[in-house]
Amino acid sequence: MKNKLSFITLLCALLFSSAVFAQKSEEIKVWGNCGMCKKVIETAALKAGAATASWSEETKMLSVSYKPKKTDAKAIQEAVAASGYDTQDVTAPTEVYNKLHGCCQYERKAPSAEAKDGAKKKNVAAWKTVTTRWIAAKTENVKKTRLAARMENVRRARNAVRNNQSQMGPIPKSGPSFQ
Ligand SMILES: [Cu+2]
Repeated sequence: MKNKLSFITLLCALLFSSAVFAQKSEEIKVWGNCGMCKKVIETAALKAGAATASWSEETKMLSVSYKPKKTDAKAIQEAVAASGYDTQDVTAPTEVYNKLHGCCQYERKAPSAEAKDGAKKKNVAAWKTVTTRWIAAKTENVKKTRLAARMENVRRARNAVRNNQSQMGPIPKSGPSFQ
């Protein structure tokens, strides 16, 4: 009887601890301003599958707990960002941020070095494309101009020959006779 009881106690303890360990907790930095932000951020996290979500206006940290089977930190951050709030790893779409209430338009997180690098590469690529196109257009123009000049020369030469012919009269069929 005693053995059976301790076995059940052990089983309960195991089940309880696995239930506890099955829940993961995480602290995620989320940019925001006020109580309104807090509500939106927490709602987004809960909708993304978090069991609990609490955002602090002072520390800007979002404490979440979730079952790893149900969701993960990435999905929670994506949901929060989709509602207009930058998180440590995900940046909110600008058009959603712009629609936030005036008092909620927090000072946005500085773009990461990675994003900056990406933007730089994009700029360089765009610049290269523009330059390549410009050079191609220039080359094409030069070709066209040269061709036009050549055509003009041919036209002038042909006209000159025609004018000479008309001044000299028709070329005789038989050559001049020398007596
Ligand atoms: Cu707010």
